This record gives sequence, C-alpha cells and structure tokens, in this order.
Amino acid sequence: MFRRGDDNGEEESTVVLLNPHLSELNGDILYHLGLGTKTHDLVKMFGDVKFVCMGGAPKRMEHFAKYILTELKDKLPPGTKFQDMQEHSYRYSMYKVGPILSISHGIGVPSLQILLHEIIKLMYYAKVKNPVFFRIGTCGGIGIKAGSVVVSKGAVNEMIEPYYEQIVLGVKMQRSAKLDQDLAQELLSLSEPDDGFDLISGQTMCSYDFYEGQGRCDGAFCYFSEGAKQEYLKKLHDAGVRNIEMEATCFSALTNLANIKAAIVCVAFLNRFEGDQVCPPKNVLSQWEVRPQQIVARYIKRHL
Ligand code: R2B
Ligand code: URA
Repeated sequence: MFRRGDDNGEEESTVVLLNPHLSELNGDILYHLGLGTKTHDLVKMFGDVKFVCMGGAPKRMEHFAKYILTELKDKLPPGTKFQDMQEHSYRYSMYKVGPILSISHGIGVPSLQILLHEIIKLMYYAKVKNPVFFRIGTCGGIGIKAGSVVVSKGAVNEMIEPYYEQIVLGVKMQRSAKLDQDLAQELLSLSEPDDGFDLISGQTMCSYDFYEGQGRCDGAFCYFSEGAKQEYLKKLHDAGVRNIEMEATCFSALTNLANIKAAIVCVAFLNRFEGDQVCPPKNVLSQWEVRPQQIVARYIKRHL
C-alpha cells in the first residue's frame, strides 16, 4: 500500500492509493479533469470535499448541484456558491457546492473507470478524509414498477457473478463488486410516506451494452427469441437482481479497492419484463431522474 508522506505536518488523506509508481512521478497530471498536482492547489480547491456524486448525464449533474444548494442552504457553510468547474474539466462536467462534488461520468464502464482513477487520485492529493461516493443514475427495472428507485446491495456482471473483470497486461483480473451495506440500509431508511415512489433494495446487473447485453430485442441486431429473453430476466430476478445499468460493477469494485464508502441509487425507466423501449415522455423521465437525487440529498443533509 502506498501512502503519501506527511511532509508538512498536515494529516494524510484516508483514501488508499495502491500504486507505488505514483510516488516516483514528478507531479501528476489528471488529464481528463484538466487538473494537476503541479499546476493546481488541490488541497485548497478540493480539501473540503465530503461527498462525490456521479451520474451519466452532464445536465443531470448540473441540476443535482443546483438542487443540493437550495435543499441544503441552511446546512452548508455560509457563502457557499454553485461552482462550475468546467474550465478545469476536460471531458467530464464537474460542479462543486461546498463539500459536494457533482460530476458526470458518461455512459458505460470505460468512461466511468477513467473518471474514477482520476477522482480517487484527486481525493488523495487533496487530502480528503472519508469521502462518500454516490452514483445517482437511471436503469431498467426487473419486476418493479417504472419510476421506482433501487438502492444497490451489490453489483453482478452479465453472468450474474459478483465481480468486475478487467484485462490487465492480457490477464483477466477479478475485483469484488462490493458496496457498503450500512450506507445502503441508511439510504433505504430515508424513504418518506408521500414520496410517491417505491424505494427498493436489490442486486444490480451491470452490462457493457444497452441492447443485446441487457437482453433487449430492439437493437440493430438480435439473435435470440422473446422467450429466451424472458427466461434470462427471470434468472436475474431469481438471483435477487432488481435493475440493470451500465456502470455498477466497476463503480463498486474500484471504490471498494480504494476503501471508499459508496452507494448506487438508480431510478427505473421501465420494467424490463414488460418491454424494451423507454416509452415515458421526456418530462416524466426528467421528474423521475430527480428521485435518486432526493434520497441522496436527504443523506447528505443528515451527515453535514
Ligand atoms: C443507465 O443509463 C445509461 C444508458 O442509457 C447508462 O449510463 C446507464 O447506466
Ligand atoms: N439505462 C440502462 O442501462 N438500461 C435501461 O433499461 C434504462 C436505462
């Protein structure tokens, strides 16, 4: 394990970096974030961060940052403003509201994984203590009502195996796709009677594809029958899977590896037993997208 030297008497970050090569670098460039240890005072810019919230779409994460500012007004340090960090970020949209970072990760594991490498290093260089990471996203539900919100117990891959597999130097590496169970339980407890939606606990299946990989029959290609699809969805359901999305295994595995508390909260746009197409109009989907944000905002409010 590599921990940064405590050269100026300040406390170290609690984020674990497992890369011994980093100590040999003459400064580290976080290329996709447009930040660097030599060019930016990362402790000053990000040292106060406590919560890192990620989601696929840039607009959603901008909305979340603004939403959190109004929701948590009384809890945030006086003078806290909405900061658009776009000028720094090269590929991802990034917003900061006091101790909360809101960042878009794009679609799928490769995009998310690059962001996670750089954000985990950022937490470390900024000497952040005990950050909590959230993915607030969208998904397809399995046997649940459209509009329901799923708090993930853990993640599985398309073979229903509880790990994230990556090929490194031509060798398959398997990393456990674990999430913090206490955090998940606490999020579930934040449901309120007049929320108007169900908050559900379940395993999350992560696919590398939106179409065939998620057992959809409406992609450009499909070589299986509707019956085979239903059978696969039933197999997932029997294994405790309640939703399908495209980042969960990587998100769980890398936060777990870095010893970062993390949770995934996603709203289901449809029940996959009933179809493949996302049918609700945009305004309905936009309203639903706020639901995971509401739950995470309640958690942050409680812990600020
Ligand atoms: C859910 O929705 C996106 C695909 O439409 C993807 O990022 C995901 O995980
Ligand atoms: N996102 C997914 O990955 N799948 C869905 O079915 C809906 C949203």
